[in-house]
Amino acid sequence: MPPVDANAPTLVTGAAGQVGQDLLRHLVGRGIPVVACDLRPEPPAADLGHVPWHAVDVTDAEAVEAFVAKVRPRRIFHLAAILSARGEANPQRTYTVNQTGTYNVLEAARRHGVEQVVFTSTIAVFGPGLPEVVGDDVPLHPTTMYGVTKVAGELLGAYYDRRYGLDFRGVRFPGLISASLPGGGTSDYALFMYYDGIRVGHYTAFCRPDTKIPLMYMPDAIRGLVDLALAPKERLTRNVYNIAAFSPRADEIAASVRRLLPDVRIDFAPDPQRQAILDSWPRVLDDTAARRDWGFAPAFDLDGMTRDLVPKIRALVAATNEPAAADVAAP
Ligand code: VAH
Repeated sequence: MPPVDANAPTLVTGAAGQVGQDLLRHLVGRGIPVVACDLRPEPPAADLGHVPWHAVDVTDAEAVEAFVAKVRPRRIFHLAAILSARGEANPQRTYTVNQTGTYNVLEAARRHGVEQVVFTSTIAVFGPGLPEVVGDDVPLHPTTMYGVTKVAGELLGAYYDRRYGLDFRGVRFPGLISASLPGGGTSDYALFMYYDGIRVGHYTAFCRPDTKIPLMYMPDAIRGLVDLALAPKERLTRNVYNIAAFSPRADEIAASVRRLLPDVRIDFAPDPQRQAILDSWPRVLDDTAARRDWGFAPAFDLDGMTRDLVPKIRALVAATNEPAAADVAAP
């Protein structure tokens, strides 16, 4: 199979998800030709309508292979996945989407001359018994099917890199916050303090006030993902990198929301299953390697994010009629 053209498009799987929509806007803004696919037949946001959009099920190996053969992308951002809390409601489906889906994408990439696959991993690859600050090479003992499949995806991608010369790179994202609704993540309590705070004036978080995990504002996450994809290969010392921004306690996020929106009421009613997942994740990530190798540097701290995010959430709430957090959080 000859290598694909240098001007070949970038393909984004799972493009309708939490990361996909912002990634597409970012790539289009940088003038990078992009093709999107998702289970959903149509883009969820009207401004994505001009991006070529295809309905593809990543669990269907033949469909993935035929699609990659047709598009001939140079690079694939493989985002399609079921998140941690929703994943626990159906571990079998989560295995198929996250694990078989990643295998199908890697195989199609290998067979059709794709140069690079960029993978979105997560702090959910870690499990209980962690040190206070968690580096890249701390042992991976995830407790969720989502985490298990992300560990396996990291390893599988590194195998394809070594075995077949497929340039495989990935970041371990912290919990991500943006003005778009996620789909059943365990880190979603942070976003819903803003979303339900603005939408209905109050939010009851499913975690303890002292819950502390690494979080990141979406613009930093997108910039990090794309900067890693574009970094010279010779500067990289590993396939997958921790990246970090800030690690507030849940009650510190609530305080940041209330500094801008003093009337919002936030209280806490921990859900044992989701609290156990949160307690198994890192409190603080060490991302020294990402900073050293390819210059990762987040721009937003917690209050900076709050100031930027609140007007955007107001616009989102005005434009949609999404159900409140209790209805969308899973399982
Ligand atoms: C989840 N948002 O909650 C994801 C994330 C930090 C975890 O990967 O499942």
